Amino acid sequence: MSFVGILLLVTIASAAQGYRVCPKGWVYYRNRCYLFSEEKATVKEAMKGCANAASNGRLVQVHNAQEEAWLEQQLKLRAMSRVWMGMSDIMEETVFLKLTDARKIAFTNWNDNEPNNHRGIEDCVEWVSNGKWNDAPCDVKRQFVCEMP
Ligand code: GN1
Ligand code: CA
Ligand code: CA
Repeated sequence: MSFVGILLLVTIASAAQGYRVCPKGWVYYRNRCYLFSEEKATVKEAMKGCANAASNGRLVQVHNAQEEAWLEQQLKLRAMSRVWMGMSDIMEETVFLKLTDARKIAFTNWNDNEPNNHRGIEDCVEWVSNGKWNDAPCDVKRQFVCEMP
């Protein structure tokens, strides 16, 4: 093959690859992009932060065990714990829904004895250091993870 031919192939290959590339600062995994924000924010602020970071950005929702395992690995790598994700039981106590579309969550990974609605004020969901989930007050400041689309 000619030099020009090879150059053309390389160009086409990298253009095709381009569709899977995430915006700067986001990490690619299985057709989604993730942003690990080390800034601390309330859930309300974190939701805004994700929407501002990308037009279809939102607080992360964990869809299955595989995604959960990958996220746990990424959080560990970044030494991040106590991180907000995008679910809440603010509408009806003990019924946790996705913050984006109010659908019930199919996958959960609660820590032992959670969710406990401690002191009656815990309606948001965070990872804690062992990678499991805890319900916590929505207005405390935590780091957070966004995803898109
Ligand atoms: C934390 O800090 P403490 O023990 O009052 C946590 C609760 C957990 C509990 C589990 C603000 O409460 O959500 O259920 O540990 N509080 C916060 O022991 O994250
Ligand atoms: Ca609650
Ligand atoms: Ca709790």
